[in-house]
Amino acid sequence: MSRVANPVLPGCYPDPSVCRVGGDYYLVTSTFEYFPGLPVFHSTDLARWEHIGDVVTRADQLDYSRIASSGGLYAPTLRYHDGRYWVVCTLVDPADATRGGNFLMTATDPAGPWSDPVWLDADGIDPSIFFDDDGRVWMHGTRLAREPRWHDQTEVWVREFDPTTMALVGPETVVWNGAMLGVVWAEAPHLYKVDGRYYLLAAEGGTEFHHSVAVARADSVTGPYESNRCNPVLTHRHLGRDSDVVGAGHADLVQAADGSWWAVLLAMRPYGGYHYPLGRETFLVPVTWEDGWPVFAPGEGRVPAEVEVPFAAAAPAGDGGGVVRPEDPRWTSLRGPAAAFATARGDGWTLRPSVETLTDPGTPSFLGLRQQHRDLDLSASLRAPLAAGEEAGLAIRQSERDHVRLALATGPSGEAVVRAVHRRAGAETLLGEARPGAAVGSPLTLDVHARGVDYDLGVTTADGARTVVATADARTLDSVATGGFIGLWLGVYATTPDPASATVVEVDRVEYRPA
Ligand code: 6LW
Repeated sequence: MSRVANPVLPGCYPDPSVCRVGGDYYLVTSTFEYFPGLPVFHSTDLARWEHIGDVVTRADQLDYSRIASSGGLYAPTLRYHDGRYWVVCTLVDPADATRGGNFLMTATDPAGPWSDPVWLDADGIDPSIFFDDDGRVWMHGTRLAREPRWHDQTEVWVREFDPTTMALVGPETVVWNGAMLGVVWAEAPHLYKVDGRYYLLAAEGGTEFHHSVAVARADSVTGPYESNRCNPVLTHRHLGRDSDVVGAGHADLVQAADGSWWAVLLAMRPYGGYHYPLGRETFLVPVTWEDGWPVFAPGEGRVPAEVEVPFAAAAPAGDGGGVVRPEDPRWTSLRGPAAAFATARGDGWTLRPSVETLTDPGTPSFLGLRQQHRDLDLSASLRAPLAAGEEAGLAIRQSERDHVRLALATGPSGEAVVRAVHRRAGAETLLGEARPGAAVGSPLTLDVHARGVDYDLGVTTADGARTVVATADARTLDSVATGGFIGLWLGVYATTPDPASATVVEVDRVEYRPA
């Protein structure tokens, strides 16, 4: 017996989907504009998850260049059937409805490589796939209702899928608009068959404060679906904004090897007021069955801070603290492979500054890590012999429009100048500036000390003297403040105005330490 702390995946890991293969569990989450896309995690106990690969790893596999932040890859579903792993997902371009859409990818090894996409003739978001025990396969997803009776009414559709031709076939049936009359965004549908009956699990209320999980069942996969009188079967919206966990929804069920049932779902942990800089995280909730219906967190009715998982190993997972070496799977770039601008070297990276900056929806020279802990110290030791107009440093990133840069640049006499710049809704202000008294190319360490919503930004010279440059406020950067779907990333970047720049920035080491 072991008590497992929630969330099981801290930081921006929303829209979790899980499947079991024998004694192994696999889980994927959304990644929006980040690359590689759709991390695949492996676990043997639902508690400790190891990042074993990613679904989208090749630039020519899926093109999400120029898609603005909080667009990109939404809500994948992961299933295993007959020797193959299946991911269905949506590529969303909020600026261009003709681009992207629903697609599937398959793999024989969940760690990859995954196939190129097969595009599906289905609109909307949150696709899922269900392999029935009679050999038939059913896709489902959600979209804005074609003939809405209320604002933001969505409809969950079900349609057969032919795995031989890899195409949707036959008629489509709309089966669900949510459990509550007038509810917005019935989404994240997943179908299951339990004891001969079909169950439809779906979120509703929208992926923020009003999020929830509802369930319906039917004797036939295309319905009619009967709503559970207990709906919503899980929500935190009635607990108020002071609750330590809010926004619980978007669940997926899995039956463990011992016969017990579990759900993974997303929720947020606010702090510093109603803000959640870590974004939507992945939580684990026990499920039992009563009267042919699933009961989420029985006896408690909310996402527990700790879950008893009888088959979980007692050893706690590490906190991920220390030097984050280049081969660490947590590194992500934006919209394309980091190989375009970065080379691993020792414990760190050689970065070539890009003309694209963090303000462009492109692939700037940026390598980032999710902020997974409220309190942490992140530092980057670098040597950056920058030319005039070039920048290298640390970024606290929400999006193109909203981020803070701790930017090293060259002063008039070649001295290092460090500026903290806050880009907020597309407009920039200087938070602070320091001249640490060193030449620009000399070894310097830039750091962020996050304590709650206060991010203290500093620079340290080779002699160990640290200068505080400014303090940034996470309450201006989280998605409550900015909109969008994403938690904060912390990373290193380098930019230049000169396409012919020969500058090379040595990032000798990046350390991430929970405090
Ligand atoms: C996801 C959907 C949602 O596709 O947020 O509003 C989207 N709801 O379920 C992105 O995470």
